[in-house]
Amino acid sequence: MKLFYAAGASSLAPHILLEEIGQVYQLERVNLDTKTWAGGDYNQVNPNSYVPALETDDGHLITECAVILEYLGLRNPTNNLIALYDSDDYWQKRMYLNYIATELHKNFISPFRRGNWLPDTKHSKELIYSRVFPRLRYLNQILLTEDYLVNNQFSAPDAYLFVMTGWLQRLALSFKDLAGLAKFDQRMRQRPAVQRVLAQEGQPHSLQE
Ligand SMILES: N[C@@H](CCC(=O)N[C@@H](CS)C(=O)NCC(=O)O)C(=O)O
Repeated sequence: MKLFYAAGASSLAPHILLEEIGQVYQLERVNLDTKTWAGGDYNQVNPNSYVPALETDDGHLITECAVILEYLGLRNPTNNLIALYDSDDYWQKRMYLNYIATELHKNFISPFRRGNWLPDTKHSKELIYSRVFPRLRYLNQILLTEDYLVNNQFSAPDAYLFVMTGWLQRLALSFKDLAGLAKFDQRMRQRPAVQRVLAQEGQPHSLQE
Protein backbone atom coordinates (compact mmCIF):
# COMPACT_ATOMS: atom_id res chain seq x y z
CA MET A 1 0.00 0.00 0.00
CA LYS A 2 1.05 3.55 -0.61
CA LEU A 3 -0.09 6.49 1.54
CA PHE A 4 0.06 10.01 0.11
CA TYR A 5 0.46 12.35 3.07
CA ALA A 6 1.53 15.78 4.29
CA ALA A 7 3.12 16.10 7.73
CA GLY A 8 0.54 16.75 10.46
CA ALA A 9 -2.41 16.77 8.02
CA SER A 10 -5.44 14.48 8.28
CA SER A 11 -3.29 11.81 6.59
CA LEU A 12 -1.70 11.36 10.04
CA ALA A 13 -4.75 9.27 11.02
CA PRO A 14 -4.37 6.54 8.35
CA HIS A 15 -0.62 6.67 8.90
CA ILE A 16 -1.24 5.79 12.57
CA LEU A 17 -3.52 2.90 11.61
CA LEU A 18 -0.95 1.54 9.14
CA GLU A 19 1.53 1.37 12.02
CA GLU A 20 -1.03 0.01 14.48
CA ILE A 21 -1.92 -2.91 12.19
CA GLY A 22 1.70 -3.64 11.28
CA GLN A 23 1.00 -3.23 7.57
CA VAL A 24 3.87 -2.99 5.09
CA TYR A 25 3.45 0.35 3.33
CA GLN A 26 5.19 3.08 1.40
CA LEU A 27 4.92 6.76 2.30
CA GLU A 28 4.74 9.44 -0.39
CA ARG A 29 5.07 13.01 0.81
CA VAL A 30 2.93 15.57 -0.99
CA ASN A 31 3.70 19.28 -1.16
CA LEU A 32 0.22 20.77 -0.83
CA ASP A 33 1.37 24.28 -1.77
CA THR A 34 2.75 23.19 -5.14
CA LYS A 35 0.55 20.07 -5.48
CA THR A 36 3.56 17.96 -6.32
CA TRP A 37 5.12 14.75 -5.04
CA ALA A 38 8.19 12.71 -5.96
CA GLY A 39 6.32 11.40 -9.02
CA GLY A 40 5.38 14.89 -10.33
CA ASP A 41 1.93 16.44 -10.50
CA TYR A 42 -0.17 15.30 -7.53
CA ASN A 43 -3.40 16.18 -9.38
CA GLN A 44 -2.64 13.23 -11.63
CA VAL A 45 -2.89 11.01 -8.55
CA ASN A 46 -5.85 12.71 -6.87
CA PRO A 47 -7.73 15.23 -9.02
CA ASN A 48 -9.09 16.75 -5.78
CA SER A 49 -5.46 17.43 -4.88
CA TYR A 50 -5.86 16.73 -1.17
CA VAL A 51 -4.43 14.16 1.21
CA PRO A 52 -4.88 11.50 2.44
CA ALA A 53 -5.02 9.17 -0.54
CA LEU A 54 -4.27 5.48 -0.29
CA GLU A 55 -3.18 3.32 -3.19
CA THR A 56 -4.19 -0.23 -2.35
CA ASP A 57 -2.12 -3.31 -3.18
CA ASP A 58 -4.33 -3.96 -6.21
CA GLY A 59 -3.73 -0.44 -7.51
CA HIS A 60 -7.00 1.30 -6.58
CA LEU A 61 -6.95 4.77 -5.12
CA ILE A 62 -9.11 5.45 -2.06
CA THR A 63 -9.60 8.99 -0.81
CA GLU A 64 -11.66 10.43 2.09
CA CYS A 65 -10.00 10.03 5.43
CA ALA A 66 -12.91 8.30 7.21
CA VAL A 67 -13.23 5.75 4.41
CA ILE A 68 -9.49 5.03 4.34
CA LEU A 69 -9.60 4.48 8.12
CA GLU A 70 -12.46 2.03 7.76
CA TYR A 71 -10.65 0.24 4.93
CA LEU A 72 -7.48 -0.13 7.01
CA GLY A 73 -9.43 -1.22 10.09
CA LEU A 74 -11.04 -4.02 8.10
CA ARG A 75 -7.60 -5.21 6.85
CA ASN A 76 -6.85 -6.34 10.38
CA PRO A 77 -10.12 -7.28 12.13
CA THR A 78 -8.42 -8.88 15.14
CA ASN A 79 -7.65 -5.56 16.82
CA ASN A 80 -11.23 -4.29 16.47
CA LEU A 81 -10.29 -0.95 14.93
CA ILE A 82 -13.60 -0.77 13.10
CA ALA A 83 -15.43 -3.95 14.29
CA LEU A 84 -17.56 -6.42 12.44
CA TYR A 85 -19.91 -4.90 9.87
CA ASP A 86 -23.41 -4.28 11.26
CA SER A 87 -22.48 -4.91 14.89
CA ASP A 88 -23.38 -2.22 17.49
CA ASP A 89 -19.67 -1.54 17.77
CA TYR A 90 -19.36 -0.99 14.04
CA TRP A 91 -22.13 1.63 13.97
CA GLN A 92 -20.66 3.49 16.94
CA LYS A 93 -17.30 3.68 15.21
CA ARG A 94 -18.86 4.66 11.87
CA MET A 95 -20.83 7.38 13.67
CA TYR A 96 -17.71 8.94 15.19
CA LEU A 97 -15.75 8.69 11.94
CA ASN A 98 -18.50 10.56 10.15
CA TYR A 99 -18.89 13.08 12.97
CA ILE A 100 -15.19 13.92 12.92
CA ALA A 101 -15.13 14.13 9.11
CA THR A 102 -18.16 16.39 8.77
CA GLU A 103 -18.39 18.32 12.04
CA LEU A 104 -14.70 18.77 12.83
CA HIS A 105 -12.24 18.13 10.01
CA LYS A 106 -13.62 20.59 7.46
CA ASN A 107 -14.62 23.12 10.13
CA PHE A 108 -10.99 23.34 11.14
CA ILE A 109 -10.01 24.27 7.62
CA SER A 110 -10.30 27.90 6.65
CA PRO A 111 -12.16 28.77 3.46
CA PHE A 112 -9.98 31.89 3.20
CA ARG A 113 -6.69 30.38 2.27
CA ARG A 114 -5.54 28.79 -0.95
CA GLY A 115 -5.01 25.08 -0.42
CA ASN A 116 -7.43 25.53 2.51
CA TRP A 117 -4.78 25.12 5.19
CA LEU A 118 -5.82 26.30 8.62
CA PRO A 119 -3.94 29.60 8.98
CA ASP A 120 -2.59 30.96 12.23
CA THR A 121 -4.29 34.33 12.15
CA LYS A 122 -6.51 36.04 14.75
CA HIS A 123 -9.50 36.08 12.41
CA SER A 124 -9.29 32.46 11.37
CA LYS A 125 -8.68 31.36 14.95
CA GLU A 126 -11.89 33.08 16.06
CA LEU A 127 -13.76 31.47 13.20
CA ILE A 128 -12.35 28.04 13.91
CA TYR A 129 -12.99 28.44 17.64
CA SER A 130 -16.66 29.28 17.10
CA ARG A 131 -17.14 26.34 14.72
CA VAL A 132 -15.19 23.53 16.34
CA PHE A 133 -15.45 24.12 20.09
CA PRO A 134 -19.11 23.10 20.49
CA ARG A 135 -18.34 19.92 18.53
CA LEU A 136 -15.17 19.19 20.48
CA ARG A 137 -17.01 19.72 23.77
CA TYR A 138 -19.38 16.89 22.86
CA LEU A 139 -16.49 14.43 22.47
CA ASN A 140 -14.76 15.92 25.50
CA GLN A 141 -17.70 14.84 27.70
CA ILE A 142 -17.13 11.21 26.69
CA LEU A 143 -13.39 11.40 27.23
CA LEU A 144 -13.70 12.86 30.72
CA THR A 145 -14.58 9.36 31.91
CA GLU A 146 -13.44 7.08 29.03
CA ASP A 147 -9.92 6.52 27.70
CA TYR A 148 -11.07 6.25 24.07
CA LEU A 149 -14.27 7.07 22.15
CA VAL A 150 -15.78 3.58 21.89
CA ASN A 151 -15.75 0.90 24.60
CA ASN A 152 -12.72 2.44 26.30
CA GLN A 153 -10.48 0.82 23.65
CA PHE A 154 -8.39 2.44 20.92
CA SER A 155 -10.10 2.28 17.51
CA ALA A 156 -10.16 4.03 14.12
CA PRO A 157 -12.02 7.23 15.18
CA ASP A 158 -9.44 7.87 17.92
CA ALA A 159 -6.70 8.16 15.31
CA TYR A 160 -8.82 10.75 13.46
CA LEU A 161 -9.62 12.69 16.64
CA PHE A 162 -5.92 12.85 17.48
CA VAL A 163 -5.36 14.87 14.29
CA MET A 164 -7.91 17.40 15.59
CA THR A 165 -6.29 17.69 19.04
CA GLY A 166 -2.98 18.17 17.23
CA TRP A 167 -4.44 21.03 15.19
CA LEU A 168 -5.72 22.72 18.33
CA GLN A 169 -2.14 22.80 19.57
CA ARG A 170 -0.69 23.93 16.26
CA LEU A 171 -3.03 26.90 16.37
CA ALA A 172 -2.13 27.52 20.02
CA LEU A 173 -5.82 27.23 20.93
CA SER A 174 -6.08 26.05 24.49
CA PHE A 175 -7.55 22.90 25.96
CA LYS A 176 -9.44 25.13 28.39
CA ASP A 177 -12.78 23.43 29.16
CA LEU A 178 -11.54 20.40 27.21
CA ALA A 179 -9.76 18.43 29.95
CA GLY A 180 -11.00 15.11 28.55
CA LEU A 181 -9.44 15.89 25.17
CA ALA A 182 -6.20 17.08 26.77
CA LYS A 183 -5.88 13.72 28.58
CA PHE A 184 -6.82 11.86 25.40
CA ASP A 185 -4.12 13.69 23.44
CA GLN A 186 -1.49 12.75 26.04
CA ARG A 187 -2.69 9.13 26.09
CA MET A 188 -2.43 8.92 22.30
CA ARG A 189 1.11 10.30 22.39
CA GLN A 190 2.13 7.38 24.59
CA ARG A 191 1.17 4.80 21.96
CA PRO A 192 4.32 3.42 20.30
CA ALA A 193 2.67 3.53 16.84
CA VAL A 194 1.85 7.23 17.29
CA GLN A 195 5.41 7.98 18.39
CA ARG A 196 6.83 6.22 15.33
CA VAL A 197 4.50 8.11 13.01
CA LEU A 198 5.23 11.53 14.51
CA ALA A 199 8.96 10.85 14.20
CA GLN A 200 8.59 9.72 10.57
CA GLU A 201 6.47 12.69 9.48
CA GLY A 202 8.58 15.36 11.16
CA GLN A 203 7.64 19.01 11.47
CA PRO A 204 4.38 20.11 9.83
CA HIS A 205 4.60 23.19 7.61
CA SER A 206 4.16 26.62 9.08
CA LEU A 207 0.64 28.00 9.50
CA GLN A 208 1.78 31.61 9.11
CA GLU A 209 0.43 33.55 6.15
N1 LIG B 1 -12.77 15.24 1.95
C1 LIG B 1 -11.38 14.99 2.26
C2 LIG B 1 -10.71 16.28 2.69
C3 LIG B 1 -9.21 16.12 2.88
C4 LIG B 1 -8.53 17.45 3.18
O1 LIG B 1 -9.15 18.51 3.28
N2 LIG B 1 -7.19 17.39 3.30
C5 LIG B 1 -6.41 18.59 3.55
C6 LIG B 1 -5.32 18.31 4.56
S1 LIG B 1 -6.01 17.90 6.11
C7 LIG B 1 -5.69 18.96 2.26
O2 LIG B 1 -5.03 18.16 1.67
N3 LIG B 1 -5.85 20.23 1.85
C8 LIG B 1 -5.20 20.76 0.70
C9 LIG B 1 -6.15 21.03 -0.43
O3 LIG B 1 -7.37 20.78 -0.32
O4 LIG B 1 -5.68 21.51 -1.45
C10 LIG B 1 -11.28 13.91 3.34
O5 LIG B 1 -12.24 13.73 4.09
O6 LIG B 1 -10.26 13.22 3.39
